[in-house]
Amino acid sequence: MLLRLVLAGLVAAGVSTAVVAEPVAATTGTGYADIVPAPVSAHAAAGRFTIGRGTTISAGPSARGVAQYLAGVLRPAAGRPLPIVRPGPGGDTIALVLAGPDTADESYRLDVDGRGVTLTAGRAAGLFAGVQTLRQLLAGRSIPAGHVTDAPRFAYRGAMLDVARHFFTVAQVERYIDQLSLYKINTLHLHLADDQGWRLFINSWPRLATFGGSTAVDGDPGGYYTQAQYRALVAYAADRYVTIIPEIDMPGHVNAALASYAELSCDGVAPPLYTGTEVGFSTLCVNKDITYRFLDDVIGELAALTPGPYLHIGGDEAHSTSPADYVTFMNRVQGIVAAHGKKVQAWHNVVAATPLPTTVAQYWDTTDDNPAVAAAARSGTGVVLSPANLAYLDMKYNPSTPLGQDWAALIEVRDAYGWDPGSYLLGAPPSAIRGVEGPLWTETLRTSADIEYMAFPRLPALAELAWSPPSTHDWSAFRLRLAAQAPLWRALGINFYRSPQIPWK
Ligand code: TNX
Repeated sequence: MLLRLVLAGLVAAGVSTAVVAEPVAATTGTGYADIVPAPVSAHAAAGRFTIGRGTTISAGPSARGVAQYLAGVLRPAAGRPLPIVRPGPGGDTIALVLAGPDTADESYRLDVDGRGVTLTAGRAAGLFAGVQTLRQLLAGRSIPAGHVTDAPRFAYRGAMLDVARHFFTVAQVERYIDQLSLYKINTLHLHLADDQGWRLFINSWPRLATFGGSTAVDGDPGGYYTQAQYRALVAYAADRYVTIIPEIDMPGHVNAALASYAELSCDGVAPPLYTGTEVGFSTLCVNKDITYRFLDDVIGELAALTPGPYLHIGGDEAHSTSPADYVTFMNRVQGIVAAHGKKVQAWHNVVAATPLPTTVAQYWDTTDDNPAVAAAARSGTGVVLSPANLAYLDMKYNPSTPLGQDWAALIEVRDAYGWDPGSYLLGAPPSAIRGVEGPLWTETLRTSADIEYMAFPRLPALAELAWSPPSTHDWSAFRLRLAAQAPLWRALGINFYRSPQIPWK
């Protein structure tokens, strides 16, 4: 905790810090059969490697960032930061080796014997994924001997956090990013604006944040990120090989913007700030020029803050926008995003307009049978799957779950795990499916403990659907592997739902 505060202070002061992982307490290790998400292959061998007084981490220059992160992971077990040395002969080292083809994904290979550990990957992102596997295997100061070869099934493995309905600080989002990393999630979609709050300072339209960000659901305290804070968050994520996709929802879900600038409403009257939880009542004025000057400014600033290729423009539940206006609007905004050098991600409703060839539709419907989205997928629109009745992390587990909603479904762990993203969407070619994302809407959530209770253990279930080969899919094995994760969650202070479906350790 103290470490966290010190680091937060340094970041706030603009001092760049080494990437330090959340420390893992001793004796939490899982065996090779218990790794989540399940690797392509994992085999235990005889013996173990124990971190001792002479143990080092070896890494070349391109692997140094991951090596520093690993030194942070191992620090509590080792009792000291392991020195990072240049690659060389000899044992008693954890070697991070960048070798082989620079594959586009996070493939890695892990070999552990009595003399040391070798982690090999084509890219640093693969080494980082391998470090997460190593983290799960670590028990006290030792790692059981064995071999893992691994590669992700889908390139897009996402989580969404709604910081608009309730605001979460940079430190809270960073905490969630650390938790996502454990399960090889590589994309964080941040829902930055909605009816109840605008959470990113926009220099050209300052009242969006200072007024539009001043409240939250139930009149709870609002908040927003300064651009410096937001850049630090993006960098924190990037250090963990997590890409942030920022979302400004439009043309609906915009009450906070309309309340801040009257000229954005068709009648020129600013509505009051909104702290309820209804959806679908607000819309930007599709036929005013100022709407598009506003969006050009906002999207321009957002693009400048975003190293990743995608900006998310929402597009869901525009119940106060006519269908014709919706099409006009979504087509025009896709052009603005493209003009700022970015690609569009949007909720799947975008298929009612004309998706650009690079647009990705995020599917949130509650059926596997949506002919319009399937047709778009056949025409080249990429699809990220977040079916609300399977992947929504804000749905209650059962009728008595104290947090969350139930409009889409009650989702127990087995439900969250029990579908195949590759074949889910009827009529969509498998090549259209970019991956899976677990959205967490926060109408009912206020704290990190709340976030964690809804995300754990369903997030690791979704992460496995997104990462692991379909051949590993097996509920009876998964529930045991998930059970074996609990000591790690306890050690990290992660609040989780003790599902009765899981034989917790
Ligand atoms: C629907 S699904 C929404 C959000 C709500 C969520 C609550 C979707 C794209 N929009 O506005 O927060 O339900 O579960």
